[in-house]
Amino acid sequence: MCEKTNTTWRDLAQNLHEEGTPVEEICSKVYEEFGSAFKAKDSSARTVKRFLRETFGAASIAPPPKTFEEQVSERRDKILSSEAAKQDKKLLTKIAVTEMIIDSIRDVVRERPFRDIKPFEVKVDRNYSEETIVLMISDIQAGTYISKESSGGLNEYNWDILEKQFVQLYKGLEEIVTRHKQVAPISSLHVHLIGDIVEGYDIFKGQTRQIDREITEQAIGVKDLLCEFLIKTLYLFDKVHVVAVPGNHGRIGSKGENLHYVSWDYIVYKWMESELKQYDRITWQITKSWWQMDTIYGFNFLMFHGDDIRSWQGIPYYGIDRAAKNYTELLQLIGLNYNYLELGHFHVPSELPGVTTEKFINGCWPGGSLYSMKGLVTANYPVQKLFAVHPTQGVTYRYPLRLTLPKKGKK
Ligand SMILES: [Mn+2]
Repeated sequence: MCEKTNTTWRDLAQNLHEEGTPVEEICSKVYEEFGSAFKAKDSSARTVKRFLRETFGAASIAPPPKTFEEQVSERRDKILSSEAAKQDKKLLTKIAVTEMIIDSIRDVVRERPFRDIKPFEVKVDRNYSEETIVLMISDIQAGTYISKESSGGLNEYNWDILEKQFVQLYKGLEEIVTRHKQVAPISSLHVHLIGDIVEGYDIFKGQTRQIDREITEQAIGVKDLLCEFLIKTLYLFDKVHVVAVPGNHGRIGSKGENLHYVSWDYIVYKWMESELKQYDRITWQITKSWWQMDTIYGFNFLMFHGDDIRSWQGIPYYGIDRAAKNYTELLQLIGLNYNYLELGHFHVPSELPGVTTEKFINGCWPGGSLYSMKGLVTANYPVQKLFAVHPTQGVTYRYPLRLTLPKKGKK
């Protein structure tokens, strides 16, 4: 308390000011002691301030100058709050766009009309044990456009060619399976969808000039082609099991922005599952994980797309080997072991040996891209891998199913 005697609130205010008390403190002390002299607290503060201003000048009620640190911290808060507002706005836009996409998908999802398909009968004249067929489908990159002119005639790719490739893939599958059915019963197909089903549009610079369909049309179109392909496989197999993982081309948002399943590949898979609901001979194994395991006769097939394995030019043998070993260790966490590893992404159809695991790398659909041909001077024949699993031997025969038939040599 003040040592001087203050008979009026004015004396108190004046004395406190002369002692250097901050103006807000003066106001509250005055109200504490002479509250009854005022109508209310806020009006008392106004009256006190007016008195101080009239007696000591305007500067007397100015707040104390801010320290450098205070100014910095104030500025920082301002930047942070305006940044937060910007982020909020971005997030709102994203949510709105996502909801628009979901709405438009909901409008077009219809169950495919059911066709009662009976498998073709093939007479088996030997009594070998049954086998199961695995077909790897990946790196379709639906929507890729390569003109004959821009590649100097080395390659040509567009949606028409993609449709023809689906026809050829079925023909190849039918030819190989019917052939093998003559010596051993084959009743199940496992389709392993290993990502990059759509081409996308913003995975690399200038990609919008190398596609012939928007991303939405890529997804809708390839979903239709895959659904029809799967229905047709019911002519060859009693049961079809589909296992799916996403790739990197269908990712939504820039790299690392969203989780791996925020992808057009995942949308296509879930969409196919809904459309083919009536086909109970087709079963689905779709998860939000980037990897999946399929078990056939007790043999475990691990699959993931492969875009996390660094590569430069062709197949990164050491990278794949290291990844395979790391997965062996990682899967120990949940007590899993695998016998075979399946990858997409690298476009070079190959089979790599290992001590306990064999690795299968799938081919791609568009063949050589402008980047691979001009930059890396390489191209690959468009193939997808098929292999058979034997109940005790594991994987036995394997075929590259060509999507485009090879040209015969000229004389
Ligand atoms: Mn890829």
